[in-house]
Amino acid sequence: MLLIKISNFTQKRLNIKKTPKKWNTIAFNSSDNQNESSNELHFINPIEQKLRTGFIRNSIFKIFYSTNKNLATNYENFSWTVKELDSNSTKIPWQENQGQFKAETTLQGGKKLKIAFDQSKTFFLTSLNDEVVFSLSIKENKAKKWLFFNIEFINPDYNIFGLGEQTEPMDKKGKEIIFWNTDNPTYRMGSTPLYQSWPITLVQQNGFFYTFICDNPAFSKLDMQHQKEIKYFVHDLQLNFYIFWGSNLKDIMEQLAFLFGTTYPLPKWALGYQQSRYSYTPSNRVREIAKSFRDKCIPCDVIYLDIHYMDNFKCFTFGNEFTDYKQLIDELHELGFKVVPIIDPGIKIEQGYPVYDEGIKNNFFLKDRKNNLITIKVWPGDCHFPDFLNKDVQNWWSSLVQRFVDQAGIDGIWCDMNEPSTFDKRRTLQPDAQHHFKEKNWTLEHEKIHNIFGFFMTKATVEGLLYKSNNPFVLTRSSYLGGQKYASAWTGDNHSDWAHLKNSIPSILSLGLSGQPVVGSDIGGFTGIPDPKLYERWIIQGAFYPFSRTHTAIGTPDQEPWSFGENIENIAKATIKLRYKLIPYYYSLLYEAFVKGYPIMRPIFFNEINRFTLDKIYYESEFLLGDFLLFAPYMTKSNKRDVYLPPGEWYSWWKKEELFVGDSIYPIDEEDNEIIPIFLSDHAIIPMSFENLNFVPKNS
Ligand code: MIG
Repeated sequence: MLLIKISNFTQKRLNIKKTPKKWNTIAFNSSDNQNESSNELHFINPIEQKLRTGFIRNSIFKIFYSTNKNLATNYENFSWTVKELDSNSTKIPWQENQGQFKAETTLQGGKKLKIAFDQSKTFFLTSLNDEVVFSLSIKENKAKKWLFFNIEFINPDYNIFGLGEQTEPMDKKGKEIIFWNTDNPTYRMGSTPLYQSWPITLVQQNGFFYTFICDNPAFSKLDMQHQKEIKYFVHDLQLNFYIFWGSNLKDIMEQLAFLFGTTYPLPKWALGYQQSRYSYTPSNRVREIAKSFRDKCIPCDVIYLDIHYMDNFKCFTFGNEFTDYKQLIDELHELGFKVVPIIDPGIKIEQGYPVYDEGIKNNFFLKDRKNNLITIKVWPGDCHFPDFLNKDVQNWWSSLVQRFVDQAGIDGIWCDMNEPSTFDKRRTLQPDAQHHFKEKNWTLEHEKIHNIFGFFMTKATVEGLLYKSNNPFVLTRSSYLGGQKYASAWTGDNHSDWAHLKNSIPSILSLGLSGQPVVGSDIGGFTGIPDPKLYERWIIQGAFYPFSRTHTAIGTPDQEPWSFGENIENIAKATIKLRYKLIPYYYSLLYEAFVKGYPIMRPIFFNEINRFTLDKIYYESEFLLGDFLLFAPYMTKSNKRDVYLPPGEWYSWWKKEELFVGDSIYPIDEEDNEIIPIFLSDHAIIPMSFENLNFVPKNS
């Protein structure tokens, strides 16, 4: 009983909302149809329910729905994150037949796709090659301000992948997920919500993929606990919904890239190994760390400065322990390191602190409904929060970043606490914080855009870096669908235990399938203390994450590659050296991510669907780097495991003469592999570097 009470209490504090039980059907009449001739149907009925739907590309179908005439905003043909909303180039018209609408197209690969729409119930029925696959209906509860999208499959046999940053299992069928960006420093397996929101569902059925995307940054819940149904509940009265179809994941990733864009071409050094802790302080400690890497010849490209470099946790300042920051950063650059400091959205209230003064003077901080400035405690004490939706605020923030780069010579920015996280009982801003979206002259309450706050902080930040460089690097904790455009990501405050080690692969793979290719988890775990074996396993695996960084919490013992004895130091060194040999390969994969949106780290079912690639034992414990390298790390203390190799022929990385015929399972043993089991596809071309690098050379 007590437990239930406590959990209810936490749920309430986190703003976890209860979904309504009663839903109303939405009905349109033929007289509500405003635009018969185009590819899109436009309906608006006397009670101001609005629907706009049609193909925006051969395989991308869009539904825009809004209700409530009193909306301050009108999302129609607007998205916070989508680049392409128009259907101008597509000619897939609707045909009407006695109040029923039909649109037909042929997908890449030849399948015939048909969508039938019943306006009287706002009900869509879709079929492939004349076989009905799923239906979709939209309902609403206006009084409670919720929309509900129900997708019902005919055949209950499917997997659900994607969904961004969530813990294992990777297949979310049977689960419920909440999108409400939250700082959860004690997250464990199954915790939801987490820091980021990627409401993108990839359904795999019989080797074919259906993608459903619910583009709305308010609180939402995805209920996949039912045999045949996927239910999206959104606490808002308007949204954009997309559906796409694809016969393989590469096709799906390209559609995603078309809609949401792809990562910036990151600097090559961002693919090197990186070292962090909360916090390396004073500045001499940073020097020691840098020097140790070079003395020990363990390659490393980036050192992070966590919040203690600041003066009283004030963003864009250096404190007492870093008065020599200029010299420090110069020295680090001399040694071939890049320096990435952290910044948080909370700005300390302190007269004379330029960031505070400028923010006040220009009215850049968030206010509540009564026009009072919002004041909430975070690390610096009482803080105000920039309204990152406001273009003027974004420009100001970009100029702060630019000045910071000029002043200190830093190389990238690490955005933290941008869910946003606060010390308030709600753990975030109050729901009525008033955001101003100048481009449209909209005022929006925080509650309606919560999940996109961090996304806009990264946008403003990366735009600041772009003044100096075409290859900016921003790392973020919070993000939203399409966030790969502005920043790379890490999976927040994981824990130093075996479950989190194991979870890092499904998390990174899921984010990759959702469009975010550059991701890593804190190697060794953030909270807690890894035992030496755990760190050993973790550095071996983490050295190959797309984003590879060791990081640990305040108060924990040292967590550098050499902190666990000579033996592990040697293993770490050899592993990181192998990563550096592969940097050209990583760079070509980054290029592919930039051009086509493919993930760098891919699940084994990425190119091949069969009963083994769809067995979680394998797809959650192995990964492909690009198409050619397959990694099967040891994820427990045991030095034995099985590996499934997809069809084709594979060579052992370590004993090149050893050939494995694919589509089978092989038992493997640590003794037989020098560091980590790696298999090389027989038609692989792997660009590599054979220089003995300690860091990625300039202009390489
Ligand atoms: O409340 O800046 O996830 O990586 O070291 C803690 C201190 C704030 C949380 C981040 C973590 C970082 C820490 N931050």
